[in-house]
Amino acid sequence: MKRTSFLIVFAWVLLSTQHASAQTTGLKLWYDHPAEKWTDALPIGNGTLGAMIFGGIQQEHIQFNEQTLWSGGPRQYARDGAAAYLPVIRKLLFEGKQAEAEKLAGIHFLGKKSNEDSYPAQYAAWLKKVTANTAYAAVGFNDSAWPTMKLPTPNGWEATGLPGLDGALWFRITFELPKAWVGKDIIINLGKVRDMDITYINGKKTGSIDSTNALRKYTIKAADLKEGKNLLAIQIINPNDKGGFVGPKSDQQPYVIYPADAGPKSAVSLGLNWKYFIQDNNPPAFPAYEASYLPFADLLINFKNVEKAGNYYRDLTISDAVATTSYTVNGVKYTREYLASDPQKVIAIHLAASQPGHISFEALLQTEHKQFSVSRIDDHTLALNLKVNDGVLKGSSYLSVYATKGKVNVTSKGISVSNADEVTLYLSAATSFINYKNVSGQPNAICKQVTQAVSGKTYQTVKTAHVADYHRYFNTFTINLGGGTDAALPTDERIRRFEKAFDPSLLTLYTQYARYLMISCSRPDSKLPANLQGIWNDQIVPSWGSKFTTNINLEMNYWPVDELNLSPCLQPLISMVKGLSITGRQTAKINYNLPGWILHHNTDIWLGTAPINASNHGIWVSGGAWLCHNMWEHYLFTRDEKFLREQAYPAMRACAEFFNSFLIKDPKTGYLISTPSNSPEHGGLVAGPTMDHQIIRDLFKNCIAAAKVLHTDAAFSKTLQAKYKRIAPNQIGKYGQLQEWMQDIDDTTDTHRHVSHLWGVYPGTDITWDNSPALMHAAEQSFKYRGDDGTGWSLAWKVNLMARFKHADHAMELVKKLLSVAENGSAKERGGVYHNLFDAHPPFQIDGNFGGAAGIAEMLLQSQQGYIDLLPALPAALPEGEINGICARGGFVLNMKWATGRLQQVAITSKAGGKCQLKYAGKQIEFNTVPGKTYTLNGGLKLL
Ligand code: FUC
Repeated sequence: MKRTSFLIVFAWVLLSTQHASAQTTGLKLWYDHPAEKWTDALPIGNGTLGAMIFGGIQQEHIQFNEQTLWSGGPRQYARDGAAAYLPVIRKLLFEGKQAEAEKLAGIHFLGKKSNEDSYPAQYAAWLKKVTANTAYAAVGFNDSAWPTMKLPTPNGWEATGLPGLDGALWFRITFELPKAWVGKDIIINLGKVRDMDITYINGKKTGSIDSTNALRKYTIKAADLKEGKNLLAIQIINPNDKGGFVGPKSDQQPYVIYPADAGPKSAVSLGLNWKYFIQDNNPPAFPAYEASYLPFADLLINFKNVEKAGNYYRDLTISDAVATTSYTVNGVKYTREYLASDPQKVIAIHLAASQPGHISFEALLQTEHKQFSVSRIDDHTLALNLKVNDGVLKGSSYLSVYATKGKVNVTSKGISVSNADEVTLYLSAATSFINYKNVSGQPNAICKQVTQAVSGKTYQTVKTAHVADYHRYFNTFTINLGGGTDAALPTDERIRRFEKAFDPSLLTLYTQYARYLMISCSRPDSKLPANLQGIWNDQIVPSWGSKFTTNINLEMNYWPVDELNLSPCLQPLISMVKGLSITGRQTAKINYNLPGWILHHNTDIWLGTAPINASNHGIWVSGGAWLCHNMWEHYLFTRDEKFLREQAYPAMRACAEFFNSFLIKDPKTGYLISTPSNSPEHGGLVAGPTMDHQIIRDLFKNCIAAAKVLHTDAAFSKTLQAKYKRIAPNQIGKYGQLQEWMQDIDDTTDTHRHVSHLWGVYPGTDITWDNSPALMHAAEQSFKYRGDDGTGWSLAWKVNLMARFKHADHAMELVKKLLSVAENGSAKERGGVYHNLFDAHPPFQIDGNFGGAAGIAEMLLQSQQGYIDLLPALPAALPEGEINGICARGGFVLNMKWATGRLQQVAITSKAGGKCQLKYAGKQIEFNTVPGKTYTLNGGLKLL
């Protein structure tokens, strides 16, 4: 190396390391009180195990997950015979008969639900059995031992401490009939009930409705009532999902009675505390299109003698991936540390006290899964074994304890420790999942092996190895956006203040937190990519199954990885795409009778690819093609030809093969279009949504480029080239908007959260300022109509779009919305962040965290147009800053500094060699690069 360039590199390294240490000090989430809610708790993870730390004083609660614990099992997801209906559905759509097309597709084209064939008979038999027993409706039955439930339960009885409860339940309450009402017919209003009620008055059946929407308003005949006490008994049948008395959504007045002739004004309340009894919580497994990601268990640590604690503090240091809790009791300082180690495959919890002999507790493992057992393995190990209810997977978790001094006792109930100086707990978990076809794993053996491997190590050794391992990922990138006085405040307070007083240091934290979350939930050895909640989920019935939604969410999760220098974290997605290209081949055949592979709008651990849920949004064909975009982008950033040849291109080519045959000629315009499909979750089943065409064009273009790099498939490239030109183009409509569909039917008052037709602006490159400014203006117009509000991921997408439009300050306004207080959110869908900086859809969805970080990066650097655009959308609110390790397409890594809103210096390291084109403030330069070499330029783009 020449002396001058050596000095430059040396200076660069020095600069970035100094910078790293200065900057990491603020990389903390911290609080002065324990978590009350799950979204206050702090997440840790090693790519497989995830845990949420509550940091309670008397009781530590660690809710944990293992990323492969899901419901369901391997099976065929596509519906045999579906392809026969494809031409009929297409014809109906061409004739403008959307409703008929959706109806037909709903019956014949959607995928198959689990056990849908056997379910009706199983359910009928179960229902017959539970409804035959009416003893609980009898007046003479003694319900004094039954617990009570407070009504209504708008979020289901699950939310009242009965997680995952489905089946048959009884409710009873007595009420006084006023003397004046004797002899009158009485109306009883029970609001809405999930799903079926069978209502009895004084032991006699009064009414029954099977519907989640119908209002239960029954007339009780005067003859069935008596003066004084009367008994109301209701059997509720809830085969699946939320259960119970949902209550009033509007102005209904449920749980009241009134005389039919007097009307609701004279209503008398029945009371809200009702007795209940779980008659049968084992209904047959409810048919599901896809499986759900499930929580694993909870570790509870009950500490002794800690009533009056002071100096409470808890934090998560994201620069080291270590969480702590500390407090003082009677002059003794207690400290807990928590980490999720990938080298050791355990969650480690270290308990220390400032004086010897002060650590005493009981540790328990609890789970919401119905089938479980807890057992003692040996003198320091407790085990939890479970099996999921609606599915095939089994799981095991071991908790082992190592105490310095003191006494340890392990029974089949839990672990107790008394008067120890210091204690380390190791928690492991595993399931029987090996891959989407193989569930023969031995979770017990895995936990045993993991526990043995860690047993000889000190906590310090485990911690040192963990931190070093984590740094391999985390330390590739630093960012400092200035500001920072608020860093001295607790994080929940900072979030609250941010709305009123802008603090760029919170953006620094937010960006790095996204990287922390990515490293914690998606590592090269993870078996699955980050799902809707990464790997953190405490709900047995999570929103949207906490799975992989592919009409935006899964792809968005991976938007920041390459740019923010976390390329290895993409590996689980790469593996998933490989699997999907196999399972999706079956769906391409069964649903379309075509070659190649397809993925619709969702997938799960079993790699389902068939359309699901409903025909108005489930039949969306571009999930696989969008994932191929992520694959190609990875190549552009890394220039890893081996990856392109062996992993990306085979999947991209097979996906293009599908679309090459799938596109058909639109009889009206003559263009090739995608049909049947959908503009995600908007406008129903249609022929030719704009987004599909943008994605398919992108796929064809990238396949052609990849084939060129790999010197292969010339003939196929030619075919794609010819087709590319015939695909329906982007169109500008009557309001100057980019049309979402083939027809000019956009509604300018529609604020739907999906902005699908803007895909071509971001993440795609179908529409750019350089190549298609008129379309860019039309896209801006469409954005304007959709408006600035949105759910978490919707806001994150809009930040990226605004950055590509180059409206820097507007992009920043959207970032602010993304960081608003989620707890303020009204019932209307609106994003924000919870106290732990988790993104709120609401509820928690991690895509907003990842998409948001990508958006901040997009404001600082863009490279999608063949050159590196420095500070392309720098908002006035971020005049000073420094970013080291940000990546650009072409295989470049940049260190960049700006002040007073102007670029000061940039150092570019080339990984792959080749031409580097740079653009800043109207200037453009170009130079050749050598792999491994760094080139430093000043703010005027002069090579130094
Ligand atoms: C898509 C979105 C929803 C949500 C869900 C997980 O269906 O439209 O808003 O993010 O995925």
